[in-house]
Order: sequence, then structure tokens, then C-alpha cells
Amino acid sequence: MASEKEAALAAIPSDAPTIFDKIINKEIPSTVVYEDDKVLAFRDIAPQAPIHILLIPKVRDGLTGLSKAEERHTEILGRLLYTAKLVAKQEGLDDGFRIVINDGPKGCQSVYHIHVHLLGGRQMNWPPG
Ligand code: DGP
Repeated sequence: MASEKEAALAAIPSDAPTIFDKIINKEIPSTVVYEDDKVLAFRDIAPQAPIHILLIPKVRDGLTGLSKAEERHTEILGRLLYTAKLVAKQEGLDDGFRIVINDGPKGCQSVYHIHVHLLGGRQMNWPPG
């Protein structure tokens, strides 16, 4: 299986549908931990921490990555972060957690549907790799 870095370098940034559309449409299984009309949160298939959850907007609306954000996206961006806090609480991450948004090849992004990583359940280090 390719490393996350290899997957990111192999990924072609584009507006094409991604695997996350299939997860949203329940065409492929995922472990959903939170869902509302705008946001879906599910466990990462390749966890980098005991708790590793991805939060995504159900409608991408051009937001393939954070670098593509426009004024109209501010509401969903805020909602993703607020939902990350709710899910962190739900997961019992009371001593802290980490939020990551990878962007572009150098940011190690492999799926071009914006997503917030919520990581927790272990001591994090700094700086990240
Ligand atoms: P990034 O590298 O920031 O683009 O993160 C993409 C993440 O998506 C990566 O941590 C692995 C995860 N992922 C990729 N495909 C699937 C999948 O089919 N199911 C789930 N649950 N996660 C996936």
C-alpha cells in the first residue's frame, strides 16, 4: 500500500469526483461518527492516531482544497471546524486533539474534496513531518 506521501504525490489535483462522493452517497462503506445536513464525519481508513476522523462538506461546491476557498465558503469552513470540536468531545478527547488540513501536493493532500483531519488519543509532536 502506498504511503500517504506517495498517494499525495500521485494524486492529480482536479475537480473530478472523488472517493468521498461515494462515501457521502453510501456507495462504499465507512464508519460514520457524525452526520447532519451539511457535514459528514467518518473514521479514516488509514488512521495515524488511535482516533482519526475526517470531516467533509456533503456538497463540495468547488472546495477541492483550502487553497480554493472563496468568500462563499466561509460558513461551511466554520461549520467544519465547529463540528470537529463537537466530534472531539463525542470521542472523549478532553485532553486535546489536533486538526489538520492538507493542501496540494506539498501539503500531502491525496483526496481533492476538502477535509479536516481530527486526530487524537495519543501525545502529538511538533513540528509535524
Ligand atoms: P489527505 O492526505 O489529507 O488528502 O487525506 C486523505 C485521507 O483519506 C487519508 O488519510 C486516507 C483517507 N481515505 C482515503 N480513501 C478512503 C476511504 O475509502 N475511506 C476512508 N474512510 N478514508 C479514506
